[in-house]
Amino acid sequence: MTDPARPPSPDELDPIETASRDEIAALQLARLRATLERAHGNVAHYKRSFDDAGVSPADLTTLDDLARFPFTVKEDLRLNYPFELFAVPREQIIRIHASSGTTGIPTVVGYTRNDLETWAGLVARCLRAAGTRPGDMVHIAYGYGLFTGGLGFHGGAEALGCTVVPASGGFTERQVMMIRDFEPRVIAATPSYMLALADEFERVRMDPRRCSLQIGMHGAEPWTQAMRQEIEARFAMQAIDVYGCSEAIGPGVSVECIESKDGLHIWEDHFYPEIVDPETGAVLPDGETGELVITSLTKEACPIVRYRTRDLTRLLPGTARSMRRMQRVTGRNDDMLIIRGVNLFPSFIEEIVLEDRRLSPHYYLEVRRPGRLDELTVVVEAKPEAGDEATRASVARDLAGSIKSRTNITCSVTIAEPGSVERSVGKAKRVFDLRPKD
Ligand code: DLL
Repeated sequence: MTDPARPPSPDELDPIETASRDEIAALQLARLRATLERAHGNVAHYKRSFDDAGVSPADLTTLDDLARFPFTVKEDLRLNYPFELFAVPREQIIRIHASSGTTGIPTVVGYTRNDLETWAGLVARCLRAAGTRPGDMVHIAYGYGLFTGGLGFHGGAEALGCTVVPASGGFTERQVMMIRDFEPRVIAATPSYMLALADEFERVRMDPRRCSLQIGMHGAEPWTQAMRQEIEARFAMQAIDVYGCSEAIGPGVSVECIESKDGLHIWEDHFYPEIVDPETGAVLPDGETGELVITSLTKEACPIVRYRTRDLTRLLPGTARSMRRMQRVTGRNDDMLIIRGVNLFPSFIEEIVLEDRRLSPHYYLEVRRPGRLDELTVVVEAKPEAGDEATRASVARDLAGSIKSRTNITCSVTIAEPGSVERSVGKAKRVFDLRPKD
């Protein structure tokens, strides 16, 4: 079997992966111009928003000029539901995906044949960057359907020449049986579902460390370095972070390389990243943390200009590839809780939970406001071996103490029975905000 840590050799890479920064910038400028023209010329929304802002595609003479163009936000996709953002006649769209969101109106995206080919090529690049090779078997446990995870990885793994097992999400018992019998080398799943699979392995008295998996492609939800260590320890495999959003294309916007595993290389020949101040919208220099804004460079059906992802990260220089990296996304603007004036991301609690070997990684947060003050409860399962009442009470006290000392937030901790926190089959729901809506 291939060593999972063996980086791809230069002749296995797409030439642009090793291009100079100047070459990348020149390509970006040409593609950016074409994207702005395509959006302005074919999509009423962009024509209106550019005209209102007093800018036209001809105003883009350098990459920095992009900052003069208006942002696109999720609400714009909803207002143009279902197909108003398409830049080609509907008949040229050969695939639709959508994400549900919280307000009920899904955000819809479409793909031309070329778009699907581009997407597959990018996901193939991600798989290869993670150490996957043609001929490997890839078990895909992201949901199939309108969600981009399943079919996105499917196209990429096929394009790379892998044997695809389109397992989709759920039926966890059967997935474990298939992994045992088919012996895939690679798995693609949300990090939280990977843990549900680990639990199922153990329930049927199989050691996940002895299964065939060597590489995991994990994303679609925030996860921490502590969660990576947990997955890698339980499966004896490399857990790789892969990022994307349906508005940009789906999975395949950026990925960690097996060589470094320290930040996700953005495929800058297809996406132009900016980091902006979430409050003012001003573009921030590389290295500063803010909200990731993405402009597509090659999409035909749904070109997207300055899309505000709500994801918080920062841009870092390239390492194993010349393309810049983004730091692991620790949370979305929308997920940030403000508890009695203190900002808190669920991922911060995850780090603290996973430091205690007596606790499992299955947790969620509940926020209530019974009187005038917010109350945070952390519900987390103890490991079965954490045993009796007295131990659990001390685990709860310790966790509340660590959270207080690290975040200055007083919270209560509920230690749940092993198996009682609902396992996700896709994106885990970490926050239940039960405060009255003002
Ligand atoms: O989640 C696409 C995807 C599928 C990415 C499979 C990776 C793997 P959406 O459903 O549109 O698309 O959700 C996009 O998920 O804005 C982030 O908030 C979050 N997200 C995606 N990948 C990561 C990641 C897919 N690696 C939203 N780390 C994004 C943290 C992530 N958050």
